[in-house]
Amino acid sequence: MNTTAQALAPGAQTQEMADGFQLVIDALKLNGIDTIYALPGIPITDLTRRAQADGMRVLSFRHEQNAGYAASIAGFLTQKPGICLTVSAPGFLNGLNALAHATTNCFPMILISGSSEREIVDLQQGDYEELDQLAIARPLAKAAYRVLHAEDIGVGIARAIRAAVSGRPGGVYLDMPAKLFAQSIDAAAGRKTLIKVVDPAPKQIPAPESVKRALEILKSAKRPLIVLGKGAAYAQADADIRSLIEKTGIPYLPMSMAKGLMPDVHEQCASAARSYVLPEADVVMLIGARLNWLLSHGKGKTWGGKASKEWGGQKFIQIDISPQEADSNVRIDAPVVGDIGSCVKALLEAMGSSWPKPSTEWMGSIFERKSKNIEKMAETLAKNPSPMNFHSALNVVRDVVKANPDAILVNEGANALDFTRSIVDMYKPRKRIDVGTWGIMGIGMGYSVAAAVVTGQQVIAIEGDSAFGFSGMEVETICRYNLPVCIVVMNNNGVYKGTDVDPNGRDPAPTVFVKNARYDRIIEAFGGVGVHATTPAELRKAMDEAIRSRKPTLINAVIDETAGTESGRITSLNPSAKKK
Ligand SMILES: Cc1ncc(C[n+]2csc(CCOP(=O)(O)OP(=O)(O)O)c2C)c(N)n1
Ligand SMILES: [Mg+2]
Repeated sequence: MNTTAQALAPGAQTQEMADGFQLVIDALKLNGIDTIYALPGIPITDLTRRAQADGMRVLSFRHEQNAGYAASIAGFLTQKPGICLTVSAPGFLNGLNALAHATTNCFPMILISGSSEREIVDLQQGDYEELDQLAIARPLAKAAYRVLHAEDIGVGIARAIRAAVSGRPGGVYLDMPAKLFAQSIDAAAGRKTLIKVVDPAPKQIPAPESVKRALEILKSAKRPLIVLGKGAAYAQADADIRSLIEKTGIPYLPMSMAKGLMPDVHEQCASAARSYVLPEADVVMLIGARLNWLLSHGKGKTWGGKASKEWGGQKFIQIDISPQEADSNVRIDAPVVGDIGSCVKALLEAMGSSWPKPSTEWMGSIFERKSKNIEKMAETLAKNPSPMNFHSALNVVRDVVKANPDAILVNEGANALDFTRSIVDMYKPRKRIDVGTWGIMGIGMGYSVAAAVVTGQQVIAIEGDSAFGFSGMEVETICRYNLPVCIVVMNNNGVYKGTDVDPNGRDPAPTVFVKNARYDRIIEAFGGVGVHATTPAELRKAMDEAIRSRKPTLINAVIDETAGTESGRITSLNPSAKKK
């Protein structure tokens, strides 16, 4: 423990003291947390400095939102809470978006914000950066705490860690008033207040009868289907999930961030026949996937229902850590509540060795649709139009990812997101990280920094030009830490496409940006490699070189500005587009 010596009366013994800064650092380190995603300023500047001096990795960002997204995805990738550290009021609010994102996506994260003087804030006397941060964070966080005394730092950090990673993970807010950091207590006494959290995410074993019920329903299925969600990817139960899928022989659909949990090229993967299997399946087993909007709430036409809210007649088995998840949208016939790893293990054990494979009729009809769609896609990908479109550019990305299956793919945009998801196959678990449950723009560069730092792997960020703009300044951060990140900006001159015009001819249309912008020049300002690519061949050469050199690289991929669709794949959710 780094301590300060206090001057006492001559002849008296010096007492070792520890201040609030030190206790926070020691409490984090004691719990194996070695990285902080931060933006310095009053009152946490010294916390960033001293954490770095004490050997922690302190990644300093240009905007707190990006530090927050970095922390959130570090949590997803490592199962340890990602720490975002901000200043009070405005810094806190900038970080809050990511905290809410972490809670919504079930990523473990702790937002630690400095705050102003309590008695002044509470009397609203106009303190520097006055804001009742705890009250504001509470509805957006899984839990929110404030620490007022140095003696309570150990408990505060321990509670934050437990809340972030246990059960269904989420975002936790920890409020630390400026005065806390300056408080000094006896170092030995301080050490005793720190808590090394024992078993922060205890296993939750499913009830045997719930497992039995699930297997009976699964066995009765004529056309079974498994849906893998990002909860299944988070669980790091990859081998058991693979065994379950291969032992049952059931076709599966991965949700976006579960792609690669099983290779997308696996014969049981039904992604290319999604619109066939969802309405046709009679029993669906959800593994760490929620029946939210991304799965059309488990009902309506997507699922074979006659009307938009009508149930399609499927039976659902749902494996989820939260007992409240079942029945959120449609009836769940067999909820299996527990952590994904324990549930899958229990299912495997209870299945025995001879599990009947699904009928060749069901598998054959899926295979037939799949093959047709894959063939159609191959034809489209093989075309080489000028200007380049999403397909011809993503055909390159598809090859590059195939050749580098350990690379982490970051992805955001509308068309740039939807086309990448469907065209670029993933081969390994937790290699695709994207906009998540809310479909937010702005995760790109924060995710890229965290993914490079926590995995040491090459990062490939496929970004819509609009999406990139939300966090683009962090290319400086990527260059400063010299991270192996290759950013590809799919530049179609705007949001969805670049062709809209102001009917009055006065301003650019709201969806349109500066035409032919050179995003590649942004990274050059910071010493990175910028490439302007107008053909698939140029894009391929630039990506190969970025991966070979591991240098920070930004490729401005010029995409036909007419190529996209409004809102990408979710046009149906866009009120005005419906009217059109
Ligand atoms: C924080 C946030 N703001 C706004 C949106 C609305 N939105 C959805 S996609 C998108 C950008 C799409 O354009 P681009 O990234 O260039 O992708 P493209 O479709 O052109 O490939 C926007 C602004 C959002 N999802 N999140
Ligand atoms: Mg665009």
